[in-house]
Amino acid sequence: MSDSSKFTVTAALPYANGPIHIGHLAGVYIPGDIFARYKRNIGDDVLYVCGSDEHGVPITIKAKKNGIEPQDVIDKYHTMIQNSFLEFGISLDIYSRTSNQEHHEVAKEFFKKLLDDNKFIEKTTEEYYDEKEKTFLADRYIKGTCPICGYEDAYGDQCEKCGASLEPSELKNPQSALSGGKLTKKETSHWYLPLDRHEDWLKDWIIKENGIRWKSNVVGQCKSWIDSGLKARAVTRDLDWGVKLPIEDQKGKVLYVWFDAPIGYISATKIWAKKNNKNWESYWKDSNTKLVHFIGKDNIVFHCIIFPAMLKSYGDFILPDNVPANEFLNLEGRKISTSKNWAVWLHKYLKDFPNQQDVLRYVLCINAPENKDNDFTWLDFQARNNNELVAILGNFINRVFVLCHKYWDGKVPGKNNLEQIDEDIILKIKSTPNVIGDSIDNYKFRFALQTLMDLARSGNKYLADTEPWKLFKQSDKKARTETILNISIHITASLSILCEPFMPFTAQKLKNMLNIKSSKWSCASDINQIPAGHQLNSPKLLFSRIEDEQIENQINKLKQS
Ligand code: B3M
Ligand code: ZN
Repeated sequence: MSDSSKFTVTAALPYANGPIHIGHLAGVYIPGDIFARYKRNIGDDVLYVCGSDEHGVPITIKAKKNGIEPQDVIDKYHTMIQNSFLEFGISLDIYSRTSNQEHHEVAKEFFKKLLDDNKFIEKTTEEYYDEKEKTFLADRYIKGTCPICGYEDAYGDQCEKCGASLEPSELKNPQSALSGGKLTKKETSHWYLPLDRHEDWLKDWIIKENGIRWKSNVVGQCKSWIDSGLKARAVTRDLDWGVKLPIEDQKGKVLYVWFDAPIGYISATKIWAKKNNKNWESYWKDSNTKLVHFIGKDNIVFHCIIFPAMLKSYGDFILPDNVPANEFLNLEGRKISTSKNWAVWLHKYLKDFPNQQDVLRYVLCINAPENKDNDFTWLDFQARNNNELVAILGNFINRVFVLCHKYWDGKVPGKNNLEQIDEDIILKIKSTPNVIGDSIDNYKFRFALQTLMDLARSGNKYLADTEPWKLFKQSDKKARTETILNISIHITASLSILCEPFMPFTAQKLKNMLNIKSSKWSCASDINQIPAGHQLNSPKLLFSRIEDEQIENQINKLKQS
C-alpha cells in the first residue's frame, strides 16, 4: 500500500472542440477515476482535477469550419463534456475551463515570473505563413507527413497516429490546414523554453529516479526524446485566440496552448481551494503530496518533460510522482477519429444503453490499453456484459439474495461451525482487498478488476460446491445452510465495496440491496461486518443481457458514419 496521504490527481484537459468518446474514457478518465475513488475510500486526501482545454488551434479550426466564433465552440463542448463526466460517474472535484478569467491570470503570472527570472530565451525565426489567410501557421494549422511513422495527416506539433511530438519544420510536404494553400515563410520572434538546459536533471529524474517505477511505455518515449537531444520549444504563438502575453507591445501573440493548458490544473486547484476554503499550495507545493497525471501516450512529452521543466523553472512546485500514460484504444480495428466520426460518443451511448454506464466502465477497464494499443469491438462488449457481468457477477448476487429471501425472509442467517471450504473462501475474502489495492497503487487497473471478478467467480463456485438449496431441505443441515449463506452475503458485501472504484453505480445498487451505508475499504475483508438478522432489501437486476440486434444496430451506425 502507498505511504502517502495526499494526492493531486490530474486528468488530461480534453480539447473543447468535440464530445468525449470511449478512447478518452479508457485512456484517461476511467483510470484516473478508479485511482481517485480508491484513494478516497482508504482515507487519503485526494483532489481530482480536470477541465476543458479551450485554447489552441483545434478550437479555432473547428470554429472556422462551422462558421462560428471560438467562444461558441467551447461553450457548447465544455457543457457536453462536463455532462458526460457527470453521467459516467467520473468523480472530479472540479471540472474547470481554461477560458475563465482565473486561468488567464494564473497562466499570465506563471509566464511573467519565468520571463522576469530569465528562464526563457527569445528568438527571431522564419515561420510558416499563409498569405491567403494572412496568418502565421503553427501546430494544427499545418498538416503534413509525419517523419516518424509516415502518417499523412500529422499536425505541425503532434502526430496523432504515433503520438510523436513534432516541430512544423519536421513535417514532410507541409500544407496549410486553413486554406490548403502554399506556405511562405515570414520573420517573427517568440519566447522559448530552453529544454536543452534541463536535459541533465530531466535525465536523472526520469531515467534514474523513476525509470523502474514509471511504466515502460512512458520511460521509453521520454528516453527517446532525451536521447534525440532536447531542443528549446516556443511557448508563444502569433495567434489571437488564447491567453494574451502579459507584455507591453506584444499584441497578436498568445501563450502556446501546451504552455497554458497544464497550468490549467493549477488554476483549477486554486478555484476549487477558494470555494472549499482549502490551501491550494498544499496540493502543488508540499513535498508530502503526490502529483499523478493521467494522460494518453500523445501527451507524455508535455507531462514528463515540458510541464516539469516549467514547474522547475518557476521554483517551488512539486514534480509528478507518476505519469501512468495509457496507449491508444482503437474501435473495430481502426483508429478512433473525431473528424471521421469513427467513435462511440458517450452522450450517444447512454441513449442506446440507458443506465448502463458501468457496463462501459467495466469493458473499457478490463480491456484498457495499459501497455499497448487495444481494440474495442461491439461483439466483445456484448460478450463481456453477457458472459461476465450478467453470468458471473449478477448471477452470484442474485442467487444469494433469492436464497436469503426464500429461506430466511431476507434476513442474514448466522454463521456456525466452519468447514475447510468455508475457511478457503474466507481467506479469499480477506486477501482480495489488498491485492486489488496494491494493483491500483501500481496503476494495474485491468488486473485489479480481474481480481474483483475472481472473487465473484469464487462465490459462484462456493455455492455450486455447497449446494445450500439442497441442504436446506435436510432437517439436520439447517445450521450448515445458514453458515453458507452468511458467508455468501459477506462475499456480496465485499464486492459492493471493492467494485465502487470501477463500477460506482453498481456499488450503490448493491449497498441499497444489502441495506448498508457506504463502507470503507477495510470493511471488505471483514467477514463479520453484517450481523445475523440484518434485514436485506429486495434484489434488483444489476445487469441485463445485451441482444444481438442491439450490437448489429451499433455496428451499422458505425458503418454509416
Ligand atoms: N488538450 C488533449 C489532447 O492532446 C490536450 C491535453 C491537455 S492536458 C494539460 O488531446
Ligand atoms: Zn507519426
